[in-house]
Amino acid sequence: MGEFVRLEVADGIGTIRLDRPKMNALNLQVQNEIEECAREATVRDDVAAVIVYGGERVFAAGADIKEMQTMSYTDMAVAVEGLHSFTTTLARIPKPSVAAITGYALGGGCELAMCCDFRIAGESAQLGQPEILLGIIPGAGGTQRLTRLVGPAKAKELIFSGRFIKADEALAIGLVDRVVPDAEVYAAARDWMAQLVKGPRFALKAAKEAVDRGGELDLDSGLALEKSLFAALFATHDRLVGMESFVANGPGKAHFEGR
Ligand code: DAK
Repeated sequence: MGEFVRLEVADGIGTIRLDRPKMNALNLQVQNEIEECAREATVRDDVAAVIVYGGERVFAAGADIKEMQTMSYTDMAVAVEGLHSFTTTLARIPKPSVAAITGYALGGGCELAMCCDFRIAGESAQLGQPEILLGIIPGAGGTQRLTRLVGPAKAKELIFSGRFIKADEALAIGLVDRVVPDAEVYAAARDWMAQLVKGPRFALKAAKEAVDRGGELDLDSGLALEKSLFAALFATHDRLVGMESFVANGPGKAHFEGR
């Protein structure tokens, strides 16, 4: 349990809750605490899905500019390693994840949201990569993950201009997946993840790995990865459960056991 970030677990869902007023600015301590929570969510058996949430008012307004202002090149060169490791650890949690976005998700905050499998945003949420306005570029994966989500031209337009976009535009370009009334963001994220908590864990893990890792490979290598992940699932109990349930009772009625 960190000072500013905690993992709250209930009903199979682990919520990585950011709580650093006023804006959940991601100083180095917050980044480290997110990484610790992501590791914990990865290994805990009672966590089958993950939500990243900044509370009712703001998701995260980015790296702590006041902290960054005083950093030298060598300070930053060391910090960059840490930064990429917290985003990578979060992105590689082998369980479904969603960012529940209220208010601002800017700079490192937007990058944090892009480490999740999905993004659900409140109607008044605003997202963006405004680093250019500080004389820098996104450094926590934004140039890469944004490009993969929305394509190179739209990513460049957002990164070059630094403009904020509202939830409806984010939905239209594929940066968020669902927009709901502000007050319903967290509940909607829980409902979404609750549908996956009872799924076959190893198959969900394999699906995430096939899409995420396979997407970085040429087609033949991606298909080879899929083939081996697919065959490996025949070693799980859940695939027996799923197939026996289908034959006996029809589709979608299996009670998976996560093994
Ligand atoms: N850092 C530190 N303090 C921040 C902050 C931030 N990112 N964002 C807001 N605050 C503080 C404000 O200074 C203010 O503090 P007080 O004056 O009350 O003490 C308080 O939060 C409320 O902010 P405002 O008064 O500005 O509130 P408004 O509602 O008017 O505006 C805003 C909210 C979020 C639109 C605005 O504050 C804003 O534009 N914030 C900055 C957004 C931004 O530029 N984010 C990107 C930061 S750069 C890397 C590490 C990190 C990164 C890249 C590389 N390496 C290690 C290589 C990522 C970089 C970024 O994220």
